Amino acid sequence: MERRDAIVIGAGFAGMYMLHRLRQLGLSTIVFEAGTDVGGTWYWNRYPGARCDVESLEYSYQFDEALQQEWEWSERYSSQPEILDYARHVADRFALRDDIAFSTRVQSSVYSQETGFWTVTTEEGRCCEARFVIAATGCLSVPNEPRLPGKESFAGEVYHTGRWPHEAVDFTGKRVGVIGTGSSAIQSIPLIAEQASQLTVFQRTPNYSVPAQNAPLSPELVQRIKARYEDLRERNKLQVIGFGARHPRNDGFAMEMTEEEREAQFERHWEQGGLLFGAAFGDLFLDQEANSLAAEFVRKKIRSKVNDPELAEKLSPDSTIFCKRLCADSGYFETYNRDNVTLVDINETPVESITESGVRTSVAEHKFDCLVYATGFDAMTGALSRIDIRGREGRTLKDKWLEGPKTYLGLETVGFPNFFMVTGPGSPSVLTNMLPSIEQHVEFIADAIAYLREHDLREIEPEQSAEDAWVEHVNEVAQGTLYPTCNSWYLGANIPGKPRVFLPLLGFPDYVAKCQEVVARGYEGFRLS
Ligand code: NA7
Repeated sequence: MERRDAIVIGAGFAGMYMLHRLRQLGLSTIVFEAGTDVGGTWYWNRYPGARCDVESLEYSYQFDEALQQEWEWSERYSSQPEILDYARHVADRFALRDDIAFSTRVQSSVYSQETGFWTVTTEEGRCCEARFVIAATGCLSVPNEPRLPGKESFAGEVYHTGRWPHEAVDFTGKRVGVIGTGSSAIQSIPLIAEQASQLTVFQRTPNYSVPAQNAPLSPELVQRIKARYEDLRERNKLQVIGFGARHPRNDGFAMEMTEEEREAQFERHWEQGGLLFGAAFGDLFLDQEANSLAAEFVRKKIRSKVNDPELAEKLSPDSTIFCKRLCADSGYFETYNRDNVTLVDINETPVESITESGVRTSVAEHKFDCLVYATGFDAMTGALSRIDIRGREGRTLKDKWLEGPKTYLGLETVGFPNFFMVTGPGSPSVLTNMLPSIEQHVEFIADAIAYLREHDLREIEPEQSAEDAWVEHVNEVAQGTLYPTCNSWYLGANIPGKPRVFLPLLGFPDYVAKCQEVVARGYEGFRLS
């Protein structure tokens, strides 16, 4: 059997940096990656219009000054091909591919109490043991495949936004059906509509979206940021969501403004574009009344963009805004003014089945050449639950997490010593800019391993009381916000049968401070042996 000091699962941004850090510590490491190249979510999500909703100068590594100075981003928000190029560049620059096994999918990871080693087995029959396993499996990496009757019978082309083919897909002259209206649909629909002869969108829940206001980056702005890059990175670390320090944030309360002041403030944030629309006021995530004002502002914008008032109404959400992740679009609502685009509200006319030629609703059969599932992901726990992970006494992680994930700091879980997660459930992850969150986790894990080695220790595992308190804390923080008031993937509510538990932790700076305190107190809450 092969043996390494550490095994990393996944070669996205988390796995790549983990490998780099472990190598710096002198640990022999192997990364198993299912794809044929690095990039993780940016390797798989290649649908038309796929783009990051965090600005490119911030959605990038900061661990290497030369890298962040030399790499050139072309747009305010990077497109998927550019992010993938960046990931490939990092892999080449640090010679990471030497220790990555591509086209290799991990099937199981089993701990032995006698030896203290984990044995990782892949679907391709590779077997490797190591003291440390780090799951860098991504938060949005397992596509949600809806269970629709007759799904297999469709004779045309089928795509999922989260598993897009590597070859170009040409919809020219084709009749296309898109199921779902989340971020992936909102980004891809305007581009699919330009090619397709007819596009029909099946909407279960309308979504709030603000214009991304994407544009080429001006060389002056890039120069200004790069001249003081560290300063921006540090200021970002003080933001609740870990990014956006460059733009105005208003901690004042919407409820304390006059109507004119409020509208002007919303308008400024709308024009600025992107997710920071949520930073227009300090109470939008906390106070239902303030939140409703922001929601109505967006609905007004939708009404002004969509010519047909009845259609505008159907495209307007009435739920709490920001409760599901806000979308950032480039011409999404305007696309519905095109003659070749139709919206089907499946609450009015439910999908009864997928047929050989298309989609049958309660009132009609829609015929398509291509079907696109833009139905999202089994978020945050999906990738972990698909690997057979067995800890002490052979207990599976799936079994332990039956009623929802339980972790300490989103980094480890009791019963699975030396098994780390990067941006696992219970950490800020998806409520932040993922790149700095990944870096912070990778550095915590690398430092913990270095600490064990320096102190001649073998294992690190959370104490039960620390884990229990952490699970309660994550839940309490969420309960203090409006997040639990809708059916989002943050709550696992998009996956039938998944326990309804708020998965990420809100608040990047508090979380980082807690991690630092834990380390300063000799890994408080962890049992080192
Ligand atoms: P999302 O945001 O989870 O969106 C998935 C969409 O698919 C959403 O509109 C769902 O409706 C819809 N959906 C899911 N299952 C079904 C079925 N069975 N029938 C009809 N419609 C369905 O995923 P995305 O990929 O768009 O975005 C995920 C994240 O990636 C996003 O937040 C960004 O961070 C980037 P629902 O709302 O559940 O009623």
